[in-house]
Amino acid sequence: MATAIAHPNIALVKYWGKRDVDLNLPSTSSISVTLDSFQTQTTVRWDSPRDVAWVDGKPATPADAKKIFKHLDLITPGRPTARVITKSNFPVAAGLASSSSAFAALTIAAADAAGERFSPEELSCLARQGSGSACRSLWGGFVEWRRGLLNDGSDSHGLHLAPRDHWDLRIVVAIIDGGQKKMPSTKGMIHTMETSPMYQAWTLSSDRDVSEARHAIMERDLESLGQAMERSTLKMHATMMTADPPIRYWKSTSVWAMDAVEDLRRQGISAWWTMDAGPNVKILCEAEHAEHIAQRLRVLVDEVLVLKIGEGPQRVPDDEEALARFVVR
Ligand code: 2P0
Repeated sequence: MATAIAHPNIALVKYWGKRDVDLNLPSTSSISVTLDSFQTQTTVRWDSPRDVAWVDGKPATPADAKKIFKHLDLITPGRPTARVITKSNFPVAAGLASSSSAFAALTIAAADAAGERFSPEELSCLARQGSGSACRSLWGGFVEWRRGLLNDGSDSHGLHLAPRDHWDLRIVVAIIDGGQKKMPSTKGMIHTMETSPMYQAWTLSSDRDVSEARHAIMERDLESLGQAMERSTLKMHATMMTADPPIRYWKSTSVWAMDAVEDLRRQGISAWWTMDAGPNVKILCEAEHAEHIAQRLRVLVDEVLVLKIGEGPQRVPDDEEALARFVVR
């Protein structure tokens, strides 16, 4: 029985496409930053007469329950029936990387509950099989996920590049739409791989963005990091938009937010935008500029948050009182 907290991560250089769909092995390496404040807390207990899961206070949908218990089977083959209670404090499935914190927290809680001792890299490989981006949430600060070469995926896991106190950046999040995304990432990736004429160009050109971003992080060079991030973002979205039929996550307000960031840049503020599988825009900037950027975006977007860089996952004691509300007899 164990409880773990993990934070979502935002890709600076993107993962979009798989060289192995079943094992979630990516076609490209990627780099992320872990977020502070947003988190998923998950408890796994072997004290239920049947498998039950609650997500954000409600019974899990059959599709979510299937994914959760398949993941427990992977971590602990032959396990007892389980009770899983998970809660995120931010909009899920809106391109805010909720599956990254969800599967990182579930992996750690399940391994701890089973008394299994895995290295962080082994946990990262397990989390990856739940959701690719989750393998980067095993660390705080800056993380690289190497594509890897092996067919079994054992070399495709997160690598810690730098802790959060390496660089005092902020991520300004403009929540343009907190609702469910219109196409889940896995489905969107497979559709892109199968139909976009841009897909091969994307996979062939991504390594340059990864090495530039890695170098920029080590040197604390925001301009180079921002350029690599925007380039990676645009190339990824170009593959989605040229899929057939196209997938377009952008909304008009997303483009307005990007324009606003570029206007600020012309005024001398080093700020850089990115978008994932949803319309929300995230802006990477120095701590001293974050509030000014947030104010500018609040003119058109109701919900704008300023987040710090987060730490890695934490093991926490079970909250017995809270858990008592989620018992099955
Ligand atoms: C990323 N995204 O690198 C990219 C950028 C969205 C856009 O990883 O199929 O939920 O479970 O491995 O990790 C979202 O995809 O997909 C994602 P699966 P995941 O963060």
